[in-house]
Amino acid sequence: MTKHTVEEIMSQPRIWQSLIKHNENLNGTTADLIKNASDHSFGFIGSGTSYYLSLSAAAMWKAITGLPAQAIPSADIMFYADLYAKSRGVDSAVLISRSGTTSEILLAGNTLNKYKTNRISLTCRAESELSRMGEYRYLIGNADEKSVVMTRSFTSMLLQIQILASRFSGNQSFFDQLSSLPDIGTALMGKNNGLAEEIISSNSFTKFIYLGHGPHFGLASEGMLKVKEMSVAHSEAYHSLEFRHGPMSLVDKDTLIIYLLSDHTGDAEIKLIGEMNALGAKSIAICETANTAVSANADYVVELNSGVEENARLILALPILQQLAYHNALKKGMDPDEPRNLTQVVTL
Ligand code: F1P
Repeated sequence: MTKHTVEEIMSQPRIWQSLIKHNENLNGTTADLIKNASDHSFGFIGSGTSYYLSLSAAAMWKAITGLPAQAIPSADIMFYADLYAKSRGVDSAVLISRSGTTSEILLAGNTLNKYKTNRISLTCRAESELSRMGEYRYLIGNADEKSVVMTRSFTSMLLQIQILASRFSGNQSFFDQLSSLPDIGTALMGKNNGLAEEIISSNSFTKFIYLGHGPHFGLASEGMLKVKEMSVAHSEAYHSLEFRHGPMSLVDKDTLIIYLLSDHTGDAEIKLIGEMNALGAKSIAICETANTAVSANADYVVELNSGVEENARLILALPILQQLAYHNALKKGMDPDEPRNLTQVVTL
C-alpha cells in the first residue's frame, strides 16, 4: 500500500509555511486585483472538495472584507449562469480546482467569460487549463497531491483565499494571525497524534455526522466527504442546529457526531451535544478552547488553542478530520490511496 495520503496530511504545516512566505509581500497580481475589484461581489466556485472549500471561503470573505460573497457549485454556473452573472450576482469569480482540469470548473470559467466576469483562477497544477484561464491566476504547486482524495490542497487553497482577504481588507493583523498557523498546526498534530486512530479503533461507528455553522459548515462538509471517499462510510453534514429538524432520527449507538464549534453559537451547540449523546451518539467537539460544559458533554475534545480569531483558524480543524477518515479506511481494510469508484479528476 502506498503512503501518499498520510504523507500529504502530515505535510500540511510545511506547505502552509511556504505559502505564507510566498505571500509575505503584496504581489503585483494581488495589488492589481484589489485595484480593480475592491467593491466587487465575489463568487467562489468549485466542485466536490473545491465546492466545500468555497462554502468556507465565502463566509470568511464576507466577514473579513465586508464584501458580498457566495459559494457556487461549478455546474450551477453551467446551467444557471444568468442567476449568477455580473448583472445579478458576482462581479468577480474565484475558480477553484486542485487539478485545474475538472470539466465543470472549466465550463463555468468559459461561461463567465461570456458575461465579462472578472475571473481569478486558483489551482495546484501548473500547465493545467485552469492555470491558463482568468484575468488573475494563483498557483500553489507544492500543495498538489498524488492521492485521489484532496487534503493539503484543500487547506492550502483556503489559506490562499484567507491571505487574499487580508490584503483586500488591508488587515495586517489577520495576515499575521494566518502566519502563525504553520507552527500551531505542527504543535496540534503532534499533540493529537494517535487520537484519530484511538477514536476509530475503540468504537465501531457506521454513521458519521459533521456539524458546523457559518465558515465551519464548509469544513463540516469537507470532513463528511473525506470519510465517505476514503472509507466508503455513511456520512452527512449539516448546519449544526439544522440536525434537530429531522436528520437526528438517524442517531444511534453507532453514530459519531463531529461538532466544529463556533464562537457565535454560545451554549446552543453544546446543548445539542448532550441531546445527541442521550440518543446514543458519541461526540467529538473541535473548538478553540473547551469550557466546562463542552468537556462535560463531549466524549472527545480537540482544543485548537490557536489564539487567533475564528476566521483565521479554519484550516486547523482539517488534519483531525482527515485522519479520522484515514484510520476508518484502514480499520475497514481499505486503502485510502485507492478510494473506491473515484478518480483524481472528474471529466464529463
Ligand atoms: C474536485 C474533485 C475532488 C474529489 C476527486 C475528484 O477536484 O471532485 O473533490 O475528491 O479528487 O475531483 P478539483 O476540481 O479540485 O481538481
